[in-house]
Order: sequence, then C-alpha cells, then structure tokens
Amino acid sequence: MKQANRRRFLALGPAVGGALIGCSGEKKQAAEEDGPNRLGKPISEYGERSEFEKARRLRPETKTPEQASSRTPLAEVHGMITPSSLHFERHHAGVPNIDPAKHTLMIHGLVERPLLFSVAELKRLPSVSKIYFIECAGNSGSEWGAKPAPDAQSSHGLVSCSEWTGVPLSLLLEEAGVRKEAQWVIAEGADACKMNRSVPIAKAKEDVLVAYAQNGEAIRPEQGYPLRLVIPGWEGNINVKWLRRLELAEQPAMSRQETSKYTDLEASGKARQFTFVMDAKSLITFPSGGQKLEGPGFYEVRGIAWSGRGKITKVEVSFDAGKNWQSASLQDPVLPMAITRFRAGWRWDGTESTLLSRSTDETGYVQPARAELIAVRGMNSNYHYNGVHGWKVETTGAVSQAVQPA
Ligand SMILES: Nc1nc2c(c(=O)[nH]1)N[C@H]1C(S)=C(S)[C@@H](COP(=O)(O)O)O[C@H]1N2
Ligand SMILES: [Mo]
Repeated sequence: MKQANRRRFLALGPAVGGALIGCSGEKKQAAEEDGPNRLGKPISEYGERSEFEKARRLRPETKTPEQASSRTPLAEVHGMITPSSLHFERHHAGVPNIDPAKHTLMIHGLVERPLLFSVAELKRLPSVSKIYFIECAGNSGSEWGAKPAPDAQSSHGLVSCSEWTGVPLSLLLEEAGVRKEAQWVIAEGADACKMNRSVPIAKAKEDVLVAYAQNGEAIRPEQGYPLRLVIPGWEGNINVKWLRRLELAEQPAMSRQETSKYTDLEASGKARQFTFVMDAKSLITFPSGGQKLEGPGFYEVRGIAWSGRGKITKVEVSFDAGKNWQSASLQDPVLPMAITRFRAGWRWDGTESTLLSRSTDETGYVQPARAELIAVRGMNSNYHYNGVHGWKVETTGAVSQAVQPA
C-alpha cells in the first residue's frame, strides 16, 4: 500500500520527481569521501546552523539601524516556532546591553506594597511556558497602498512565534496589592528611549507574562533580554522589551507610542486609539513572491495563520482569485494567539493563477477582503492591515504579488 502511494506521488510531475534520480557509482564514491567515512567536527558548546543554510532577517538600507526593524524570512521557516535567531526585530533606540545581575523590575504607583525584583528573584517564582506570536501593528502595512510588497518576508515578516517562559503578571500584581483606583499598568523599558506603553488592568490580570526565556533559553538581547512583557494577541509595540518598571495608575500615560504612533487615522479624520488586538490574518508562504515553480504538477501550498482573539478555526484557500474556496488542513497543535500552519494540495495546470488565503478564528471573525477592510477603515492607516492576501503564479512559474481590487 505504502509502495503504491509512493509510485503515485512520483507520477505527480517534475516538481517532485527530480530529487530521486539515483546516484551513479562515481557520485557515490564522492559522497562517501565527504560523508560518513570521514571524521567529522568535534562536539561544541553552543550550536550553529549548517553553513549551507542562508535564511536571514531582512534589514532595510538605513542610516539609523538602531531605529528600524528586521523581518523574519517567512517563506524559509517551518512549523509554528520561529527560531530565536530569525525572530523579527523592532527597536526604537537600539538593543541595550544589560547585565541581568544588575537589572531590576520595579512595581509601584497605586499598589499597597511597592516591590523591586531582581531577575534571579523573578526566576524563583511560579512560572509558565506559553507559545504566542508577536506581530508589529505595522506588519503588512505595505498592503494598504497600491504597490504591495514583492515577497512574504517584506510584506508580512513582522510576525514571529516563540515559546515564552516567565512569571504571570497577575501573580506579581497580587503580591504588590493593586489598589482599586488603578486602571492601567504603565510598562517601561530600559532602552535609551525608555519606551513605554499603558496596559489596561483587566488584560494585565488576565494572561500577560513577564518573560525571561524564549524557545528554551534566555530571551535574546534583540527580544528584550533579560525581561520583556508578552501580551498575548496584542500589537507588538505593547510587548515592552528590556522591562524595568511597571507603574499602576488611574490614567494611561498617553506616551508617544500610543498617541502619535500606533493610532489609526480613519477616513473621517478621527483616529482610533488603543487598538490593541491583532485581528485574524493569514499568508501563503509557498508558493510566494520571488519563488519559481518548475512546471505544472502537484504542489503542497503552505502558509501560516494567526489571530489575536484566540484559536484559528479555519483557513480557506483559493487557487482561482476567489471564485472557488476550499478548506486547508491545520497542523496540530492549534493554540490561541499562536501561529497555525496550514496546508492544501494543488495541482497546477500551468495557467496564470491567483492564490489567496482567508482565516477564521474561534470568535467567528473572518479575515476581510481588502475592499471590505478599506470600506471600514479608510486608507489613512499605517497599522492593522489584515486584508486577504494573494500571490500570482505566472505561466512561466514565476510568483509575484497579486494586486487586490481596492
Ligand atoms: N523597550 C522597548 N520595547 C519595545 C520596542 C522598543 O523599541 N523598545 N519595540 C516595540 C515594537 S514596535 C515591537 S513590534 C516589538 C518587537 O519585538 P521584537 O523586536 O522582539 O520582535 O517590541 C516592542 N517593544
Ligand atoms: Mo511595532
């Protein structure tokens, strides 16, 4: 049975058959010289990837790389976890070099008992590990305009997903004793700009983490070493890195990042503020812009979906610009506020095709078409674009961005 399936698979076309051409005797000998008969490298203290692997973060050309973002190569990563070394970065004042032995977290303001924790003290407290995505509100912002970005990394690379370990913020707040007037927690980082954001008290008590680990090791400096806030499902900016202070207050701070930035100007000229939640989104990562299909035949279309409101319950894909839709299969585990991978088989007949994906989350929210999004939000926004995205496969097999009707 297995054999029969395998033979059928090989018949699917040139795209999958090529890799299985047998070795000639000569080739076999060469392979053995580099391979298992040759003594390899010794053990090492800290792992590096193979020299043949080239996936890397995309950085813009800029004179101010301390105030910039780099992007995850979404078309080159697998599964739901982003390797820490490829997690996107967004810094407003560079990455501070913090000695954890000297770093502290202060909790003060409207509390019964102001507290000061060392990193070591935080690590002694009851901990949890959770898989959550972090997405900059500016992710896929290029798609608001008439000229969408050419590939998955430049259009959607400001989202990544890690396993975060840390202390529930609710536990620290209980220890401090939150006074009933306190409605906001103002979080501040230890970077040069002391970036700060205001978190509503209900969310702070619900599921926020003061994280010290990412994917099994200490958080990377770029992600906030030694401490960061992880605020599940909410825009990246509020996930304050290099966390050093939490002030309980009656009012939000009205800081730069929640007034002049990270607000969304509507068509009427009125701005939406405190738009924390990242709505459901999805992206096909294979085939995606810049790639080339070798010829007609079978392909596994792959992508990622995520929602700041909970679990992804459905991803539909279309191979004909939205005329027909079918459900993709979702890779377990499907976790709330985490990246979910989807896959769907496609037999490409060689004609020009537009591939779309559309996600639905457990609240019933459906990722809108671009026109539906613009009808509600106008065209003034830089942030929170989550319209259905498409790639065009040309008859040559070249894949490029598909312009969605406005
Ligand atoms: N202290 C501090 N926290 C910060 C930032 C910053 O510049 N300083 N950038 C914010 C923004 S805009 C985003 S999108 C996320 C990015 O997190 P990452 O760099 O770990 O991907 O961190 C947020 N937290
Ligand atoms: Mo951001």
